[in-house]
Amino acid sequence: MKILFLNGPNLNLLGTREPGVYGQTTLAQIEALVRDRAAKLGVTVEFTQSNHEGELVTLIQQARGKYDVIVLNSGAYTHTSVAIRDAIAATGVPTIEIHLSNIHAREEFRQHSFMAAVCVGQICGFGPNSYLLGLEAAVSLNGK
Ligand code: CA2
Repeated sequence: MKILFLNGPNLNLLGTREPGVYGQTTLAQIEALVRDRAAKLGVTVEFTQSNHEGELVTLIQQARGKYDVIVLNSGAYTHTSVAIRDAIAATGVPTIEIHLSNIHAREEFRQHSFMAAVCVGQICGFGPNSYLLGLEAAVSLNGK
């Protein structure tokens, strides 16, 4: 089973700024946690980040036939991007939306996700553990 972890804008800054909101763990450390758990679960993961909306759209399009599941933290594009939502719907690869923070407990503009309706489900509010829960959820979809 192959799982694509896609990270959106500014997630490359994790652990370096605003530790009060997003914690002290870097994206590289989250990737290491995910890779470690994936090895134990016997699944293959690709882990990537982009600050560019169009690049995320292209990566989602290219996931068709290559990955079984996408685990997506689309960052701020979650609340703005019809293009990423359309790519998820068009590609047909089951996608799990994840967030470090509980977007429903934050500013009003973060409480709406353009992704939610085209994703299998949403995991948010568990910090770096949201990624591990996203991985478990992805594995649970195997063959479905
Ligand atoms: O909680 C999440 O995972 C978010 O997707 C994180 C995004 C935010 O825009 C979403 O509303 C919720 C922000 C990405 C990280 O941004 C940083 C900014 C400064 C320093 C470190 C990270």
